[in-house]
Amino acid sequence: MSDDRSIQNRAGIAGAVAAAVALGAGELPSALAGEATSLVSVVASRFIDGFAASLKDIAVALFGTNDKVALIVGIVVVGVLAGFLLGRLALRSFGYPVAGFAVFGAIGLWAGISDPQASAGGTVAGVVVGVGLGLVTLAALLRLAQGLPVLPDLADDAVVSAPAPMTGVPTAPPDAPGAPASPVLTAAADPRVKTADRRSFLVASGTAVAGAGAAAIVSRRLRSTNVVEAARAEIELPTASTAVTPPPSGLDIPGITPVITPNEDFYRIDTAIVVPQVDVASWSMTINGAVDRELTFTYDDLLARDLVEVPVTIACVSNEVGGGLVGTALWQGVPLTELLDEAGVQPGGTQIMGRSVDGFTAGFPTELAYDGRTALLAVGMNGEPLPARSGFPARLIISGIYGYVSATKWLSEITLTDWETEHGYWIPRGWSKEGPIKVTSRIDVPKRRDPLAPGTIPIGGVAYAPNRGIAAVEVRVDGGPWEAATLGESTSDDVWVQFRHEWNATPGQHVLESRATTKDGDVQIEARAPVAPNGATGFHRVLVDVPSA
Ligand SMILES: Nc1nc2c(c(=O)[nH]1)N[C@H]1C(S)=C(S)[C@@H](COP(=O)(O)O)O[C@H]1N2
Ligand SMILES: [Mo]
Repeated sequence: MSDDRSIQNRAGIAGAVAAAVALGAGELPSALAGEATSLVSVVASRFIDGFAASLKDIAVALFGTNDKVALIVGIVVVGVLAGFLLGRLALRSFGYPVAGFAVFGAIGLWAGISDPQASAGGTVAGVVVGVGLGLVTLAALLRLAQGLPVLPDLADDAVVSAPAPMTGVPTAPPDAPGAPASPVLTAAADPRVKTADRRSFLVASGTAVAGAGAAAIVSRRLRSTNVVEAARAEIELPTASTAVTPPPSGLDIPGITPVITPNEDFYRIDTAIVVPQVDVASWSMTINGAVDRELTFTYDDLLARDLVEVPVTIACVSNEVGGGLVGTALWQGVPLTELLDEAGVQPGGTQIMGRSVDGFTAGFPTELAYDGRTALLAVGMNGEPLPARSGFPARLIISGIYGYVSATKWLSEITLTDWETEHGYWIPRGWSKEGPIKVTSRIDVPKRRDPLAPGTIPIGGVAYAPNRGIAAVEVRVDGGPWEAATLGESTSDDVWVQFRHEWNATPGQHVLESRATTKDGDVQIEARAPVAPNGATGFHRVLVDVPSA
């Protein structure tokens, strides 16, 4: 490898390392300030809000955990690759990386300032520290890459043969067209620096990367010293004055979904890159808009009220038939209509729009809250204060409509507005304005690869149509006749019901299917439809293989 090429490569590495340092160091100030958001996370959030969601076909999923990890990794990779290019360009002029790092800093600044959860101070400090340390690292590594000591001294100046610029970096002026080697390359080609240590460059780069990693890890640690967990441990939920009889233990089939989903197993879907850490002592929730009186409630105000406890199955519109983005919890809270009546809904308030501390919104028709269905401002989940990921300190739970139009977590505001001009977060991004949950059933057992034997095998699963209730579930094998399954004890129309069917399995491959019917006579649709724009349809099909005995 020629000296030129090797210097070019080292300059690229220097740039990549400098970008890593900028990203790592940029995480620290906001973490030290106790903020949940970081520069990378606010950029990811803006990306979700601005771009990803509008790529409807690609981003149909409403942001599960994996999408978020992929997004963060993508941002870091793009940053480091850009750093590599800027490092190479730095050999022509240090102005390139200065401009490049400034652009990335500006993106971080813009994202942080437009993020409701990030502070301006934390954002500015992160950008200044990140960009500053990144450029200093790049300058130092570039000198090492060329076999020069990190800090210029008189002897070097002689070698470089050009005055060190103000940044202390031995940049060459942009080469004139056709000009021979720049002074920088001259320096590297100089026999006195030929012996210059590739090792010292690698050691310095490694140290810088380790420092960047350490900054990122320390920041993560700082953010996870979790304000919410500490606050939750102190909270004692009052006993609910009315509670729906605890759901039955359920059908005894190994592997069937339990009626109540434990909090730690509950699915999580939201646009939040970092789970909002709401300080319950300063938190309050306001009901405003088309109401006679604007009302504000603190957490203690809510706990002091008569709370009810109701099991409700909630589901995500992005749930595929047979998927896991659905769960049931005992939700404890205040009936929404009580609060709305105190505020006095005006005729113009035809839509109830929940708003989260992170800016997310979800709206549904006001008449749904008043049609007798379960509609709660929930503070408790399965006997505990809401976990942070599930919306602490308060969220909405409306039976029978998908989460994207109802279940606002980390609630900060309920605005009564009109139906026509205001739209929740997902509506302009291509999802239906109304989102009633489609009647669905799912086969939990047997699973595709379960070892089976000919003979009687229980087929078990769950069916749901919250608010409407399930009247029947049928099962068929290999497209044969539908046969009625036995239903588990029904908890209420808000809650999914387990089903069981004994199947006399014969050797060979078989297709198992289920379909559910609601109490109002709505039969699960056979035709397959994708999750966008208002929920998947089709039958859950499980292919099993029964070996001959
Ligand atoms: N603040 C906020 N609340 C939100 C969302 C969100 O992105 N942000 N997503 C909604 C969607 S799409 C669903 S399906 C439910 C999921 O609730 P869970 O995460 O508790 O299961 O939350 C709803 N509430
Ligand atoms: Mo969702």
